[in-house]
Amino acid sequence: MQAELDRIVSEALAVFAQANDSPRLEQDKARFLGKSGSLTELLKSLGKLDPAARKDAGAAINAAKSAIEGALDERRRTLVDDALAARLAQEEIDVSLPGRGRGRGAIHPVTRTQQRVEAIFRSIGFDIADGPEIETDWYNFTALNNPENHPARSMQDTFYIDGRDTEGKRLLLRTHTSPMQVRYARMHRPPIKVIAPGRTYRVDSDATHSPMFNQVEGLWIDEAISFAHLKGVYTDFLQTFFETDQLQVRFRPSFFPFTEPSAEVDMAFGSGPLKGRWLEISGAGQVHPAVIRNFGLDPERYLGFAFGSGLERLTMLRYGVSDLRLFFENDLRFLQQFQR
Ligand code: 2U9
Repeated sequence: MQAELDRIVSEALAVFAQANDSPRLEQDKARFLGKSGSLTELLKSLGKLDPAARKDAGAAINAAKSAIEGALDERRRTLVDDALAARLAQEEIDVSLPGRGRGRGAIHPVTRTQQRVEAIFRSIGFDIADGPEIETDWYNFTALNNPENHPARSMQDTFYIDGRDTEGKRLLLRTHTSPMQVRYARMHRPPIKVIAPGRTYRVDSDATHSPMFNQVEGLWIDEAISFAHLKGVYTDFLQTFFETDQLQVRFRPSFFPFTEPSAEVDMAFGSGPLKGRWLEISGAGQVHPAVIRNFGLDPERYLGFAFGSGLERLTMLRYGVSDLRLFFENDLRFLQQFQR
């Protein structure tokens, strides 16, 4: 019996040592300790022995069983340790490698323009106003003297929002920053001197139009603010923005519902690649009396001017960019050129 047990134990030790993964090892275990394993068979045969011999044989079998179980546990631990070591070696991180770095962020060129425009107007006493991009019909169109049937109000030109505000009013994405000017004017007493920069939306998309673009509008209302002030302020703004006195400005008659008289503003550089070419840069005019009344003010007493410019347009002219869409593609090769 003891010789048989020794043989089984040494066979088990040899088999376990050969098992190279856990499933294999558990299968091998069954050959010795399983329901019909060799050791289990010996245990079953104990019943045929007389009591004295049975006691000795039982003790010997149990000793063999402990030896096999001990070897099994040790092999299990070894396999787990080996598997972990292999995984660690494979997933090794070389902490001595240099980092990938985090590119330094920078201000978007259009945002840079907005900041410049804000600084220039702040320096001559203008306040900066910021407000909702989702607006009501009244603030975006009606308050600005847009007739009910004006084409700008159509779904072909304006993005309307499904759903209404708490008073049941139809909502839209503002098509200019003018509604913010109206909100500001209704909250302040003259002199009203403010610019409203920000995102605006129109149904339009090509090399010079984007469905989302940035505008800056200015408004100066007081008792005696004339077209002459508009010409002075806007010309001075352009010269400061483009950092040159060699700049011509002209006002061409035009029409907007919210200004009367109205003008398109053109400018021409005195040097550089665009020298002498007239470029449209803005719209402007004396604020219409009906709009002044919508501020809650008496148009017989108060008057003033307003202008509106595209921030992308100002940026394109300042840096010589020819396609508006480049500003919205977030291609770092383009954007990095503006880092300073
Ligand atoms: C109020 C009253 C009047 C702002 C004005 C324009 C003319 C104009 C365009 C220029 C390029 C918009 O970005 S653009 O497409 N703007 O032509 N804007 S007068 O007039 C106002 C604004 C607010 C209360």
